[in-house]
Amino acid sequence: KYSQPIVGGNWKCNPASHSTLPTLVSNFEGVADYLSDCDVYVCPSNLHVSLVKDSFVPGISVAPQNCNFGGCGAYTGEMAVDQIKDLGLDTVLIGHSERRGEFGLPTPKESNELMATKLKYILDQGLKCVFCIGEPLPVREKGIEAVVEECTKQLEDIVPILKELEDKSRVVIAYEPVWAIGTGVTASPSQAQETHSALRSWIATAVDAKTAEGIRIQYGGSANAGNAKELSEMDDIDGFLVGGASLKPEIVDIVKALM
Ligand code: G2H
Repeated sequence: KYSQPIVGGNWKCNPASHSTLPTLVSNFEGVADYLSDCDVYVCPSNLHVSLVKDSFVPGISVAPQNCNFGGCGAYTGEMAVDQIKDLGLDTVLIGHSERRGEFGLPTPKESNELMATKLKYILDQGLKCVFCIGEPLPVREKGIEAVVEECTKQLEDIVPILKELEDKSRVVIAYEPVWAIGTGVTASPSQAQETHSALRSWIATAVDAKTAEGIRIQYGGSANAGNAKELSEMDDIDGFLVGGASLKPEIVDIVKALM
C-alpha cells in the first residue's frame, strides 16, 4: 500500500427524518478503534451537516457532498467553501456522478472544467478534497482502454493543480464506476485493481511520480462488508467511498477490512 487507507461514508440524500441521525452516527462508534490506521470521513446531506458535525467520535471528519466555485454571494441553493471552513470542517466531496449527471447532461455545468475550478478553490482555502470520477456502463463494455480514457478525461483539467500541490494526501480520488453505484453490482477486485493501477500510472506520467505515490485512490460502488476484504487486498485500492452500507452498522467491518 502507498499510504494510510481512507474510508468515506456518503449518506447522499438520507435519512428522511433527522430523528434517525443519532442511530446513523452511532453506527460509526466502532470505527474509533481503527482511526490511528485509517482516515474516516462522513458526508451527511448538506442540511444535516451542522446537526451531526460534533456528534461523531473524535477523528472522524464530516465532509459536505458538494460546494460552489466562487465563495459567498449570489449562489442560491449552494454552499461556499468559506462557510464550510467557518463551521470547522476540513474536507469536501465533489464530482460525484449523481451530481455530474450523465457526464455533462442534463447538468452541463458540473463539467470537468468546473470541477477543476472547485478543486482549486477548496485547496486554496486550505481544505482537503475527495474528487469523484468514473465511467458509465457503455464505456466499461468497450474495455479497459476506454475506461481509462474516460476517467483520465475527468482528471486532465486538475493536472496543473496536482502538480503544484505540496501535500498530495490533501486530494483523494474516488473511483466510482457508475454502473456499480447503488446497483449491488461491484467491480471485481481485478477490474478495480486494473483501473486503479492504470489511473496511478497515468498520474505518474501526466503529473509526476510523487503525486502518483502520495495520492490515495478509493473505490466506490456497492462496497460493503462482504466484498471489502477482497477489494482491500488489491495494491492500488487505498480505501472505499461507501454509500448504502454507510447507513448500516457494517461500516465498521468495511474499515476493519483495511487493517
Ligand atoms: C457510490 C457509492 C457512494 P453505493 O455512489 O458514493 O454508493 O455504495 O451505494 O453504491
